Amino acid sequence: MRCLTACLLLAALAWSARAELDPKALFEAPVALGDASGQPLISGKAQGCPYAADFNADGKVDLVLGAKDGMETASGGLWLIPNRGTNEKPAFAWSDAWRVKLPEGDLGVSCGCKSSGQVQPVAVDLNGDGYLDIAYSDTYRRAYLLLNDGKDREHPTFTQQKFFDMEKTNHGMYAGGGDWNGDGVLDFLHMTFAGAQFKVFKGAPVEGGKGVKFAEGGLPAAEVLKITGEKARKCAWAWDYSGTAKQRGVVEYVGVFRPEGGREEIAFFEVKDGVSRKLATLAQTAGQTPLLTASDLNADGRMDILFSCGLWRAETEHTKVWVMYGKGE
Ligand SMILES: [Ca+2]
Ligand SMILES: [Ca+2]
Ligand SMILES: [Ca+2]
Repeated sequence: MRCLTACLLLAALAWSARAELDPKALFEAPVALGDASGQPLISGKAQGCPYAADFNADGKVDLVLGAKDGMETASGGLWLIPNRGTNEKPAFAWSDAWRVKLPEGDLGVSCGCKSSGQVQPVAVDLNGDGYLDIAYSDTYRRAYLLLNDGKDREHPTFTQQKFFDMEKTNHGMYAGGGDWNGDGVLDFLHMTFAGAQFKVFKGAPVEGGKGVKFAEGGLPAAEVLKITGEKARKCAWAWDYSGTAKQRGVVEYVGVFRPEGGREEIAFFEVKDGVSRKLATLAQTAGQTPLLTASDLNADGRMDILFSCGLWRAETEHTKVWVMYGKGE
């Protein structure tokens, strides 16, 4: 009898696991990144959007941060912050941050608006030369590619190319990423008019290297995803977080969501048959306007959510950089 009860219980558990995904179980609680002594990494930059990639190729995953120069400006840039710890226990200090440079000097990004303009990056080796490049959106007018000159791992200089012109010079032309077509290769997501449309620039492996290049030819090269329903408005990142998305015939993604009349939050979504549904709120943030990417900070093969935020007030609190480590099942 006891065995029968146990069997029934196990069957019920297996059934509930199949029936309903618990997205909160897929991620650890947010922790603020800091240096080896535990001092939090504080950028002092408004609306930081962090991405994890090993920039200096020392085997330890570093940070790339897109952000605005301060709380009262529409201009920003990109910073590379090396990991002085390990992948298991990373250590980052703002004093180590290297501002991305062009041959003529510091990269300056014009975002059009101090509150809804942002710098949203993805680091990827676009030409397969073994040096990381950057693709980013100014969320206002244009997206760009920055090609690493390959001369200095720690302090690289880049040449800038246009990636694509946006449909319209308009605030809220946000970006995301991840793998939207399920081929395992990183894609670039253009999220027009605060997520009204999701347009994918598919990634393809660069021949002979570890690189990924995104579809070329401007907006006509992007695939418009036909998705309705409850969607992220910015920073939508698709990966198979649960490891079951493919079998279940869905696309899982995390992103920034704004509930009706509420403030922005970090949420988990699932797209099935072209309809997006919010499954869970993953985190509420200390500062306003959180921005995120889903990349692998601790190099364990599970995607982690990296985020920052901050507008105008209490900037030391709000311009920390947080991670929610992916923990899978
Ligand atoms: Ca590194
Ligand atoms: Ca892909
Ligand atoms: Ca990870």
